[in-house]
Amino acid sequence: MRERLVEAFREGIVVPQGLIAHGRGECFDYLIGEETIGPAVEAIRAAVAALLTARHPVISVNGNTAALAAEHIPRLAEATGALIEVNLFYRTRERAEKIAELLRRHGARRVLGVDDATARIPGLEHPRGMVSPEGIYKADVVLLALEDGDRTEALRRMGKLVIAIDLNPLSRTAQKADITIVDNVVRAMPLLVKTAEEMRKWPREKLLEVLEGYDNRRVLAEVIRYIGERLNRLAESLLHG
Ligand code: PTJ
Repeated sequence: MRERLVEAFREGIVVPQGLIAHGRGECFDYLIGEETIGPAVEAIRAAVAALLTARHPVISVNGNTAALAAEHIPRLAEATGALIEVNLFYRTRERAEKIAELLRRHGARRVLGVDDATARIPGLEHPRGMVSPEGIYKADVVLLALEDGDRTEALRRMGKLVIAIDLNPLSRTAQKADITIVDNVVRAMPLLVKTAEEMRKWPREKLLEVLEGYDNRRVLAEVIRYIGERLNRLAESLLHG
């Protein structure tokens, strides 16, 4: 993962701040044991239900997400009928184009957010708030990963259902999103694809049932409890062998 990020940094896909963000993520990945835990599986099922029942779902892609999971994104878009949009915190046209090109190389047919980022998310400074009027601006459901808290909150204020992939269950994004997948984007993305390919055959009522039964506060509490119990077990095994 580190090598992929460093390489993507050299290619101008990842920003230096992205390398720091990755380090923070790694720390939380160690705390959950570097595996997809039960509460993340539950969030992934709810996320897929939300994407499959949405009118206008969009997958938002930034530098780190492209570097670590570009190969899965076109398949997830295909399986859920979602659009793909490059959406950058540190936006430059050149980097947006490089990310779009990487996604196209992995099979994406249409990538929004390069030359068409002409709409503005209210409450965010230019260029951080620039999105495509056909994509995130119009979306009812947005899937994002490694996102900044202000942008997550601004999307929520616009009435969108926000699905976030974030290893830190305490981050503002994790706390503010409607559905938080506390997992590494490298594991969550392929699992989202697999789950979407299974659940897309389900009737709409069954998908809506999954969504209605989902409670993000409970799921986040379960993640935090999981980490606490895991650390206690590790401490016990140090003391008692
Ligand atoms: O490419 P850009 O310009 O859009 O910039 C992307 C970054 C990541 C620099 C920008 O969005 C940012 O600064 O994000 P934050 O606020 O640092 O949030 C990143 C969150 O993602 C943190 O909570 C990290 O713990 C988490 N994270 C880091 N690596 C991973 C991760 N979550 C899932 N998978 C990871 N591999």
